[in-house]
Amino acid sequence: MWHLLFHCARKQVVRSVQPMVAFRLVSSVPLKAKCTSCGYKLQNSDPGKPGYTKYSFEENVREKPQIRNHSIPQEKEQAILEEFRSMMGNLPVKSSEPSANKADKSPMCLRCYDAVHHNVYNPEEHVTISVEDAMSEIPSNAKIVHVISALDFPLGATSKVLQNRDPSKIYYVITKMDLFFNRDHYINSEGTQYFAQVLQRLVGADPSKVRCVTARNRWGVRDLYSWLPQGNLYFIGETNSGKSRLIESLCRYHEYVKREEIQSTPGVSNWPGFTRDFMKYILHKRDTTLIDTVGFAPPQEGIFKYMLSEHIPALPTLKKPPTQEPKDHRLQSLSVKTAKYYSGDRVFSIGGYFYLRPPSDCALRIFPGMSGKQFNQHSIEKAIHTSLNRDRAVASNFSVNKLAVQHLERHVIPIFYGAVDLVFRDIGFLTIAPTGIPKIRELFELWIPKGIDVIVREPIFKYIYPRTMPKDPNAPRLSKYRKVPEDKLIYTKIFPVDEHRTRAELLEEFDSNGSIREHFESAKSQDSYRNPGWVQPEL
Ligand SMILES: Nc1nc2c(ncn2[C@@H]2O[C@H](COP(=O)(O)OP(=O)(O)OP(=O)(O)O)[C@@H](O)[C@H]2O)c(=O)[nH]1
Ligand SMILES: [Mg+2]
Repeated sequence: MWHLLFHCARKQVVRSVQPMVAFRLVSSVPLKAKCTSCGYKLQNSDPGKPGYTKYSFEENVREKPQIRNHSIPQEKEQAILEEFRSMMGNLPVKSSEPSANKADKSPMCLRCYDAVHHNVYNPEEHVTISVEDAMSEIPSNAKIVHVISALDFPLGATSKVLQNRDPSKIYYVITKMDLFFNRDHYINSEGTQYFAQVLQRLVGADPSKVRCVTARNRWGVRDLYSWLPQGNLYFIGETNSGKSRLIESLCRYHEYVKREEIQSTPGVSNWPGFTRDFMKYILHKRDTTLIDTVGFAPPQEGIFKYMLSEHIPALPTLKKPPTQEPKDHRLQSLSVKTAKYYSGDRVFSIGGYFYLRPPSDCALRIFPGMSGKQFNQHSIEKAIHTSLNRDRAVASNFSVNKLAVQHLERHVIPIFYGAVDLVFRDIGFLTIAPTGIPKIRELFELWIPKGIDVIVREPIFKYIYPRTMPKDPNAPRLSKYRKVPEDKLIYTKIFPVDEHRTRAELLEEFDSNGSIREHFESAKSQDSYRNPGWVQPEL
């Protein structure tokens, strides 16, 4: 009997709450309101223009969408609630009122609603700007939080942020550390000093102003909250770097420690160009305002120009990150799980983002840190042909459109020893570990669509995970983590080359007196190899 009554009452309460969802669409919001998700000014006059919403405005009611009214009279709802409460021993049971109020305070434009709820992407409605434009909007003496994704580190960092600004006011936050670590206590351990040392070298960052976090599960957010200064903080960074998600985590942490409710938090999405204007979040009890900004993208939109829209959501993060328990980590154990042996003289690709042609006599192991299907082809010409005439059997290999192969550019990778990571802006990275090249006879070639930035680095895991100590008790004692060496580069750019040069010509051009090859042949390990052909990339 009680059971039956409980079910009836519950059904009634649930039903009585349902119409309030529809109520969101017709509730009124103040004129000049902004979308609480992207910051764009709301309008309800033109569905074809940005900022359109079905909400009506207090002084400007243009549209009242037709909705069916399922609501039960208020007195009846009250009676049901009372009955339900008494059945539940007067435990708190929420009525539908508060959710209506909350909806009123969080109006959203149709673009955000569609992106968040229906995963719909309209490129024209997504906004990115250049770094220069982003910086010109921010006061010259402002405090800046430069948010950088771990996925394509350090390509998200740029020295342009420092131009004409006081370096002591720029704070660097590396987000998405869950892609590299699977425990929170590693986030600010010694291994993450690597990020500070690299940013100091490549963009001139103050190494004491670098922190690592994972906004997704709030690792490191507590430390970040107390580490960040007070005042107005502008969160800048590449599109999809995780600025909005980080602000959301900081707001939630503030609510928790200071017991101050933050009305709304920024919209987060895996579609690029989501945030469309400045959005302020005031933490009164901390005298701090967090300001979300429009993300920047490379000129010509970089990879986004080539993406098939259904594959865009997979870009900002990884389904299967290559995280390892640092204490158990050995590069070999990573290879056992994910290595693919690949014999040279074919071109290898993931998703069609790039085509890698290793030297003919080389076998290759790879560790993908990006999403997309792996495939190989007999030659670059065959790869172009297949992409242009993709039939149903191979169509699913590609995450990019046909423009990508029409704009392929040939590059060479400077000679390297052991494994390296190839890092692709906004896509991720690929660790390649060649085996069986006692003598260098050819260079690695990388064909990439125009406008996609790639750099090569010594494997990131080598620096951020503790090293395996030698078992021999007499071996010299080493520090737990490798330091970024002072006397050699651990990052290099790749070099564009003419399509028609033969491989032998390229090698001669790159190492005309043979000294790099000589150094390679005499090296015993990656640590003793000085990377003589490497050139520091400009960021
Ligand atoms: N794995 C992981 N993913 C994250 C993390 N933070 C953000 N993301 C994801 O990265 C994507 C982009 O996050 P946003 O916060 O919207 O990025 P944004 O920098 O504000 O992007 P724009 O508004 O386009 O400039 C979303 O899919 C997030 O879920 C994180 O700490 N870990
Ligand atoms: Mg955003």
